[in-house]
Amino acid sequence: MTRREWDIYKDRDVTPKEMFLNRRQIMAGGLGAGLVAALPKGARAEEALKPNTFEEITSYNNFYEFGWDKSDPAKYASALTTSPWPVEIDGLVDKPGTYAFDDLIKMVTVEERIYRFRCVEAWSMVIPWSGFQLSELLKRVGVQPEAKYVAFTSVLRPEEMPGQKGYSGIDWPYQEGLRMDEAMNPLTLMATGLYGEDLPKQNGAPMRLVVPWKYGFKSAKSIVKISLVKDQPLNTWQALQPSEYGFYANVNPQVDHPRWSQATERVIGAGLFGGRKETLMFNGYGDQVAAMYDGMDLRKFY
Ligand SMILES: Nc1nc2c(c(=O)[nH]1)N[C@H]1C(S)=C(S)[C@@H](COP(=O)(O)O)O[C@H]1N2
Ligand SMILES: [Mo]
Repeated sequence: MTRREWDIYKDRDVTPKEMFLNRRQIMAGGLGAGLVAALPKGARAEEALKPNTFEEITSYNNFYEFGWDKSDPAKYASALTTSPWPVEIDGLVDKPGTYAFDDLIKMVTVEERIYRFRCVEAWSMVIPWSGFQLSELLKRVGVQPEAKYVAFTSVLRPEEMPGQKGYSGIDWPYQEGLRMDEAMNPLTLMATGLYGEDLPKQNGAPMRLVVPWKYGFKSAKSIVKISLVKDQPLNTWQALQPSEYGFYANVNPQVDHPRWSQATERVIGAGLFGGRKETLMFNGYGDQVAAMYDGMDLRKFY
């Protein structure tokens, strides 16, 4: 397999932790400068390379269907039934239908990717996902030329998701959307696992979107429906608070949230004195995605 620009590492038999330690040993051994320069793009700082632990990634979550606390998803998500998992694909598509997740996964190529993950709340992690390129699935089902956007719907199951019972302010199910070029971008992943295991339920089993240059809320979890549509879909956070959350939600240190700065981020796992890290434009993926927004005023299209 070739090494793509966005790969932080691609050595299947080496755990992220070992890889990190190896690099540190190499640097300590004095071979430093040259090797560091040879690291793939985005891998400048050794610390930034280090994936968060499985424990961190699965215990500090946003999944409001299970409650508002970061610890709620880990507590309550086990109640979610994920098998069978029918996924409806509809709209402007050649092969609409209901695909069982187990069949759908056979239509695509699953691979591992380590991505930075930046929440709009100004915290971040590094996550070793597995999953498939959304573009591959969309090509298999045949996108029609009139389709300009892709809309995603998360599962609606109040009997298994306590946050969907009673008043929450959110009009369930959770919804998200991407422009067609964003959906087709090779970085856009449908994640089905992390750390080489099936995706834990609190992270959006059995499959969730991952759009690494956008704020985390674009990465809808536990997806049951993918619709190819003509008009820009409304997403849950935009519907809830349009002055604070837009459709694009590109990570941008120059455009602050009305209530806080987006210039820096708190790295989960860095500890109380770990300090904050500067937020990168497009979360560090500008080389792969910036061209899609050429000529757009990113203050207006936030
Ligand atoms: N269905 C659904 N998807 C969701 C959310 C949610 O509440 N419901 N939260 C979003 C937000 S705000 C973030 S930051 C990420 C968190 O993903 P993680 O818990 O796997 O880190 O999921 C996103 N996807
Ligand atoms: Mo988020």
